[in-house]
Amino acid sequence: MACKMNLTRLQEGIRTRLMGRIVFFSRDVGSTNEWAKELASQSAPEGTVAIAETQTHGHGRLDRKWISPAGGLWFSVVLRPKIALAEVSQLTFVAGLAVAETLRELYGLKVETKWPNDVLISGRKVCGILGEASSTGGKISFVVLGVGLNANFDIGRVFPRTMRRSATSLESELERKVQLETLFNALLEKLEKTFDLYTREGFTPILSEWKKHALFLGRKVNVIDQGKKIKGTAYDVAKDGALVLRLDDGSLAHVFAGDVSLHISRRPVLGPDRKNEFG
Ligand code: BT5
Repeated sequence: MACKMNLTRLQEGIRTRLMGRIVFFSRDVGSTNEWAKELASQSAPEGTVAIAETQTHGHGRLDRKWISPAGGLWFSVVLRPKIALAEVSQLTFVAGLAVAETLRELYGLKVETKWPNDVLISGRKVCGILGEASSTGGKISFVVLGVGLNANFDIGRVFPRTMRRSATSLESELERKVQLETLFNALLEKLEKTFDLYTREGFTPILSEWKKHALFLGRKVNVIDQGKKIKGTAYDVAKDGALVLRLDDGSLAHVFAGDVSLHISRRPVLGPDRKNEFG
């Protein structure tokens, strides 16, 4: 199966009402998030998608480099939600949930969500999500939600040695290639479903579904927040999306996404209160 996308198959497979109502495709672009922001600022309607086969300047939070070779799924969708600026990070959970459910349903993979913006398989990052908002006078004009999903390439061959233990791809997990167009269309459908649920019922049902995949809860973690290291146990994700840590002295601390990295110990620490959820 080639890395190149079949545009006819991509377009004909779209069955959504909103997500992907207009799709801009490029073989090679700097960053689909930058492209989608440009489109959104030129009045592209909600649901517009920018997708590329490769990105030369794919980026994560705080401009961290996002490796985007051919064979991956790199796309960004324009949203115009009626939410407050402080709620924008909730959309990362909407997308994370959609990715996790799609990968489980399509390929039977055991997928984890990791706070705040990752989807993992076997403890390794297979997908990163980047939400970026533009606002005027405190009101959101648009949000661009970028999804980077490592699909049809072998991590061992494409990624630098230092990242081979922290990243994975569908090909590395399944030992075969997947059909990118089918994956993209299934993702759009799931994203539409989760976004509809979010619009109708708010963040609570999204978070509760997202937490069902959140295997890091109950584990020892190190949080690096602006260079400062905080040690604790991942206790919960609060209603506003903040990570709740139980510190060694027993107190609880709330950590908000931003420039925060979360490092998880693979050994579970099960307190009596956590037995049912993680045991
Ligand atoms: C993210 O950032 O995880 C969000 C990544 C979003 C990428 C998509 S692709 C489509 C759209 N267009 C863009 O330009 N961006 C979005 P963050 O949490 O900051 O994680 C970044 C870190 O992940 C890097 O510093 C690396 O350590 C690691 N990394 C880079 N490329 C990776 C990859 N392909 N797979 C797994 N990990 C990666």
